[in-house]
Parts: sequence; C-alpha cells; structure tokens
Amino acid sequence: MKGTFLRTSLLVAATLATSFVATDANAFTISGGGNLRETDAELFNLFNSSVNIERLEMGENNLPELFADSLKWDGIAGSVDVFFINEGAGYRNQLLFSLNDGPKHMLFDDVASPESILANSNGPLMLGDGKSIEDLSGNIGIDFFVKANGKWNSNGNVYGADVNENADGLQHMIAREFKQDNDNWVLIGFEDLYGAHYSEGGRSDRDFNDVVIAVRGVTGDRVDGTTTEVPEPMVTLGLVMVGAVGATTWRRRQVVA
Ligand SMILES: [Ca+2]
Ligand SMILES: [Ca+2]
Repeated sequence: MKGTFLRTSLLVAATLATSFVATDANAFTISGGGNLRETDAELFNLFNSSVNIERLEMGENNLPELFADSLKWDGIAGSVDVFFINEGAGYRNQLLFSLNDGPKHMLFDDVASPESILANSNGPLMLGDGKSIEDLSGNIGIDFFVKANGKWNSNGNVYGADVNENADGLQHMIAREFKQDNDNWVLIGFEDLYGAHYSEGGRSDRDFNDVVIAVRGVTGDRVDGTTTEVPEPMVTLGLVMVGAVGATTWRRRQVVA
C-alpha cells in the first residue's frame, strides 16, 4: 500500500514538473511561458482580432503567408514561445510539436478555455497562456501538430503542415508572419475537421480557427517568395481562409515538390 502510494506520488510529481528533457537528439526543456495577454495586451489583441467568428471563412489579411512546413527556430530568441490565442472548436484538441522531424511532444494537452470562441467552462487555458521551448541549440526545424479531439479520443487524427501526412491529404495549417521589435512571430491556425468543405461535398467548415497560436522566435519561407519587410498590419488580419485558397497553395507546393 505504501509502495503504491509512493509510486503514485512520484507519478504526480513527474506530471506536475514544469520541465521535460527530450530523449531524442534535439534536447529541449518546456517551461511556463507567461501570458501574452498580460504582458502585451496590444499584441495579443492584434493576433486575436485575426480569429474570425466561427464559420465565417474569409477575412482580409495583411500578414504574409508562410509555407507551414518551413518553420524554424530563428536562432536569436532564447526560446520558442508558444501562446494560445483562441479556439473555435467543438473538439477538445491537443497541440504537439516536433524538432527536426523527431518525435512529437505534447505542448498543450487540452486546447480549451472558458474564454474562447466556443467556450468550455472546464477548459484549462486562459486566452494568451504560453509555454516556452527552451535550451535549443543548432539548426532547429520545428513543426506543430493538432491531434483532433485528442483529449477524449486517443485515436484522433493528427494534422500538421505536411499534407501528405494528413489523413485526408488536405491542408490543415496556415502560418502567417509578423515581425515586431526584432521579434519573429508566426501566427498559426489549424483546421481540425476531416475532409473537404461542405460546399464541396465534405463535412468540414475549413475555418482554420480550431486551434490558433502565436509563436515567437520562429521564421519561415514566404509563399509569395518575397523577403522585404511589410508595414505593420492594420486592425483586421483575418487568419481564416477558404479551402480553395488552401487547395491552390497545396497544388503549387506539389508542383514544387
Ligand atoms: Ca472552428
Ligand atoms: Ca474548423
């Protein structure tokens, strides 16, 4: 009995620990990353304004789109800081990441919040909550993934930037670049529903707001090929895109590949 208690205690202690060192070659540590809404409300609001109302698919966007599979640590920031911006999902999704195509690691195991577009009163997150991936070194490519309804469904689909790895072969992640005060940001939105848009015979809304995060310390390659600085965006950013745009991007990338 005492042994069981000890093991349980150790398990709880391990679960509560804020840092974790990877067993793969790309070592890192995860720590609490503060809350962006508290540390920079203006920037949080800028990102959050890009999250369109559920199922409104199209918005203006002045942020350059990045190839979602081109993201990498900028080597400048001391850490990669991942902030939860919002979510408009019925699912209880999970957010994972991998470094240099290594194993996937859990970052947020329940992307739900009492404050989000589709609120869950028992969701663990406040808008703006962050985690930091620290102690990186060398050239680090970074990928993010959503496990659809992973909180409740251990067999939920995992969607990432590589469309060939996605169960439906469709784009599920959009990434947009934002630079401010020498910080490199990427704003990322995920679609958690399988398949095509309902206007094309599928059941998905393709709204790309089912998990929305802003990541500091990461850069990527622009889809349009430009490298010049762009003016800071206006109020309306509109992260969401129509499926047709995603399909166009996908086809173009297939040609390149
Ligand atoms: Ca949604
Ligand atoms: Ca959706």
